[in-house]
Amino acid sequence: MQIHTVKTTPIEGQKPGTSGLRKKTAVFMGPHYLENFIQSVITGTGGAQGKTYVLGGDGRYFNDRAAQVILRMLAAQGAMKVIVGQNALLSTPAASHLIRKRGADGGFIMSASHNPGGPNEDFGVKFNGPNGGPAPEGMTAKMYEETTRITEYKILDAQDVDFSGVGTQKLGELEVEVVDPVADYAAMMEDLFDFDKIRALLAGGFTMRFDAMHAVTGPYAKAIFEGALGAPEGSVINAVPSPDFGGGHPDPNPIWAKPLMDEMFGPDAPDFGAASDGDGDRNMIVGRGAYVTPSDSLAVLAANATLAPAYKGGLAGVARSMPTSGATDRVAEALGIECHETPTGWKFFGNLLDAGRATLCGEESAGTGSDHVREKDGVWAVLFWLNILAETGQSVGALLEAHWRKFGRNYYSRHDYEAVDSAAANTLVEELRAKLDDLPGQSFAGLTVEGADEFAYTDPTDGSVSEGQGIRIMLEGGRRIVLRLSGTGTDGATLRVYLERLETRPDHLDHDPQEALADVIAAADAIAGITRHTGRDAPDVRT
Ligand code: VG1
Ligand code: CO
Repeated sequence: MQIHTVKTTPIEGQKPGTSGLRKKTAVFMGPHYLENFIQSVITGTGGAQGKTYVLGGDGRYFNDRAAQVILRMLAAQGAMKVIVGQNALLSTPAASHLIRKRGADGGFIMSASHNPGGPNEDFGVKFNGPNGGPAPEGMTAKMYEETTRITEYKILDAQDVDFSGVGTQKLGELEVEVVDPVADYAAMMEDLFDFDKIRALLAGGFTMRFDAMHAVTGPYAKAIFEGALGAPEGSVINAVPSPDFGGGHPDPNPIWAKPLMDEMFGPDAPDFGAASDGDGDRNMIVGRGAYVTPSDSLAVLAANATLAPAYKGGLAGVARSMPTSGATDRVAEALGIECHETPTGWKFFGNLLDAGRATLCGEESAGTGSDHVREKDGVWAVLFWLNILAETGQSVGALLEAHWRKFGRNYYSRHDYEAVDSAAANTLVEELRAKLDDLPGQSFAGLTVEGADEFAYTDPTDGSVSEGQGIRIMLEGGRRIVLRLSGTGTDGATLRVYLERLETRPDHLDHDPQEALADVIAAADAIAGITRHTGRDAPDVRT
């Protein structure tokens, strides 16, 4: 088999965002696009010679073709071994686990996560390091630099590798091991949680619905919930991964998982509902008639963590992304443990997890995880909730209400304005940035600003600094507005506006969040001129 050295030139815009490189599928399929990026990742991480990698993806359109290209490139650069999920499938948390378990040097995850898939939608590639976590900023900066000066890439001339059955084969000198994508992951879950207790809960008539949204968690959820835990068949729905996610948007929130929400708020609602995203790292939790915001979910898990075997010794600390509500902070305070506030994106949790300074981490965007892997983990979060429900015998709604009574409630909502003109979105942010120092003391929509800044993070373990991570405006009465531009979108700009208000009065805990946040929402528009800049009078998505 022959190694080709192919001449190429840099392609603009190959800068990894919040979570890897995401582009329209057609862009990724364009001449040299994938190859340029993969070569830059390899070069930027010191070459592939003698290394072991994990490879898999969420099954979206082009997943299987991209996997063949990545394998041939790794083979051409002297990699020793690649562990591939059967049919080139691996959920993001399962890939993270495999990297750690096998002591691999890194992994390639082919996914654009919650973005839709298909020939006209999105594709993506993420690179994870030897700790199993997303490449940190220093590493992605090196990859990006390589994309701007690439002149050639190396690829093996070879037939396709067969991914359909497990076993080991050779691609030139490279050893390719195809593995069951579910087995190791499922075994780890059984170590972390009390499967007997959950099995008994489900055998006792507790009903659940898990919506895999035609994405990668289908096989995992089937094996774990219906297989190992004995939930009746049909408890897991939309369980077969499809290249375009059944034409849907595999993002587990009340908008895109509306059929599940309708069922959970309908007359025949099961006791428990959950959904995950394209690559299986997000989770939505919803009880019968009770939606749990991701920020609250993290707080409830932290407060009840010792009920699950894996965390019975207590938590070393917790971490949340800056836009995530402060609900978890108050739990951490009550527990007397460290609480960290990081920029958006899982890569910022890696060092805290590695250093043992955080056990649980979470983001308002439906990401929750722990030190069991170095990614957020959808199925894990669902099992954690089930374990807690099995131990307490309470419903989701009752558990949530008890939590609010004890800690107060952070009314919370995120408003997304999608596919906004990029120039208009940048102007909005620039204008806001320019007046941050003048805001304190001024009133908007009847609320006085107490503080305003642009979030910067200094990693407490290695001292690295990340600036420009979102604008924060603190208002009277525990209210907060955060604004930032998405780093995962592929159409223009997505403006995310995060709205929060802390309520501690026991008789004011059951309001509709949009109503409870009405003054904060009005203040956000008055301060940032959202309608004026974007021309929109309502967000596309409210979570
Ligand atoms: C979004 C979320 C962020 C999450 C990221 C990746 O990023 O806000 O919390 O970590 O997606 O999630 P952004 O830059 O668009 O706001 V996933 O499940 O798409 O890998
Ligand atoms: Co995801």
